[in-house]
Amino acid sequence: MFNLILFGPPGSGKGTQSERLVEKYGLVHLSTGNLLREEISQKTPLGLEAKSFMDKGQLVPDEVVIGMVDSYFDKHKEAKGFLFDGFPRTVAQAVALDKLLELKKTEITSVLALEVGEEELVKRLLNRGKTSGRSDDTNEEVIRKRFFVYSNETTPVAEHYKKARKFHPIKGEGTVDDIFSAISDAINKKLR
Ligand code: B4P
Repeated sequence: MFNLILFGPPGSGKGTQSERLVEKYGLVHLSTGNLLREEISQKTPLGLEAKSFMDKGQLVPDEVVIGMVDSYFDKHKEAKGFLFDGFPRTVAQAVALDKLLELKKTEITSVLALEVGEEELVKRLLNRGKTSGRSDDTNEEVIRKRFFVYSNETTPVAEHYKKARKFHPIKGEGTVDDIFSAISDAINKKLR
């Protein structure tokens, strides 16, 4: 199996690049953000709980997210590989993911990290907020809170994969096409 993590701060282009990558490499897309928004739109109890965290720019509790990922695996037993987008976001999630993959006799192949400056990120998210209807994208205070949470809770996840020599930074500023081709080059090297 080929299992890729697309890593990076909010608005770094994970969702944008993932859509193209799953098509090119035939991977199953696992975006915890999308799964949570789906639960919210269906007004499930999980969705209602998640919304209260997401609206404030906070992370949804680990056990909720990990349970959701576990049941997603159950629904995609035939997958040739996964593209993890926005997951793991805490070290506890990374450790849980390692264990879940071990049960499937596989592991993370590579972590590609999109690097983008904070002012560019704010600009992108506020811009998306104008059309997306996402409440976490319309308020600059909530956006700044998401960066704070990213630097405190998600940055340590990078260390987890650096230790395992799986972490590869990618320049995340420039055109969507240029970034896609830099990511594809990094993947192709791994596939060789
Ligand atoms: P996510 O849905 O993961 O979204 P994101 O981090 O906001 O954005 P992403 O990086 O995917 O940005 P995109 O490509 O869309 O998370 C939302 C929330 O869900 C979190 O804050 C958290 O509360 C919760 N959550 C999710 N996963 C969780 C987990 N594992 N644990 C706990 N909580 C979790 O790009 C953004 C914008 O930039 C778009 O408008 C796009 O068009 C634009 N853009 C992209 N590439 C560009 C480029 N090269 N140039 C200019 N603009 C670009």
